[in-house]
Amino acid sequence: MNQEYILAKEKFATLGIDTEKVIDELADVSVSLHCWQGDDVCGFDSDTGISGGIQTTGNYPGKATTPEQLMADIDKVLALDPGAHKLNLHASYAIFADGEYADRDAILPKHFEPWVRFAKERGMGIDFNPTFFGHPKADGLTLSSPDDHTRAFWVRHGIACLKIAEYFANETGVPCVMNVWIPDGYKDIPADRLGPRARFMRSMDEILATPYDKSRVFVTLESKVFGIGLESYTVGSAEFGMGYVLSRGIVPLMDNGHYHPTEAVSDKISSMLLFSDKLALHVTRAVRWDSDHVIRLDDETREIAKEIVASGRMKDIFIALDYFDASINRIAAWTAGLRNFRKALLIAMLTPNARFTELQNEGRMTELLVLQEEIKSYPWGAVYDEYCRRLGAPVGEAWLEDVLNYEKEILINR
Ligand code: RNT
Ligand code: ZN
Repeated sequence: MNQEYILAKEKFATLGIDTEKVIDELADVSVSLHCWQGDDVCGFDSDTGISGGIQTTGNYPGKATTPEQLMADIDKVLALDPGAHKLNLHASYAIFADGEYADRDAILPKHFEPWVRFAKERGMGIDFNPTFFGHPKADGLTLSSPDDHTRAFWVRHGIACLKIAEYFANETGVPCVMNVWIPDGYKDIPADRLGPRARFMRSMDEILATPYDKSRVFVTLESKVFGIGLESYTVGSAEFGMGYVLSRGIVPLMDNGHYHPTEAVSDKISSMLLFSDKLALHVTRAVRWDSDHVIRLDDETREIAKEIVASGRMKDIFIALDYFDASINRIAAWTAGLRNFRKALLIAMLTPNARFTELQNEGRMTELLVLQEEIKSYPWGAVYDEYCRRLGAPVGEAWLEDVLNYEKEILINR
């Protein structure tokens, strides 16, 4: 066995932590990988491009433009982050046969059949997202639109997606998380804040009135504070989201880029867990606004992971990633963020959380602070390397070379 790992194992044992057990448990933590990092959130169903106050900046070469390319890129990323995954798709990634097309309100399970095959071959479940942006009818408001036709169109889209979500769950045997996020809002101060929210509520009720298997499909609602061009008002605010999910028995989704900059999702997790059986997260890195930067191993990322692990409710938390950077190699961006979040989970699992809780309850805050800081320099890196080694993934920065070779051989030629 690797010498560094043996020493690390002994060191963590002094804290009562069994690194062998942690390695096994970490491999089972399923992280939902967002397909949209690979193609700048473009999708395959139109040339409209991204909209809705989100933006991918950068023009790095090698973007995936076909399902085959995107699937190949996803495979690359999966190989570089050992452990369990789900695949997170948007409705805009429907795959049409030659000459075929279905608008968003008419998409069917068959348009996602290649994705199901892809996921099944890799033993993954699939999560899903209706796409309420990047479409001519998403120019203004969608589910909160005052225009009945537009609103009805998007309600039909939501219902079509529920059926596809159910299909994913049935085919893969893994429950599907279907996340609703709408970009609806206004750049400037609206005259009426209540009307759009009331219409959003009605639209969601209409979608959820469709019968679906609630043990296999978990509908989540993602709130947001603002977007580009939607600075003054977002219909699906945090309060709307919380009120809606708790009153309707669906699941809250918190994206840590969707709050005011000094608010921390790490502090919100425990409250939500007390009021909701399940909780969903979009882990990202906010830089001043919802900028969807690559996840770093920063304090908030670590604190989010710690809250997930220390809560003892990991099985109730759906972890998904959400960032899109086109200014650097997209596969490196994807992989770095994914590995960083898994490292954050590992660090949290190597923390004596129960012992720290005791210190807190006994009021021994001096010891708590000192130990929390000292443990930061414990050799978790050696455990992570061993984890990669055992699961057959590159150790340390060796994965970068792999990605750069792939860039030279594949991406540059696209
Ligand atoms: C947008 C939301 C949403 C999207 C994805 C593409 O602000 O975070 O989750 O990023 O659905
Ligand atoms: Zn998100």
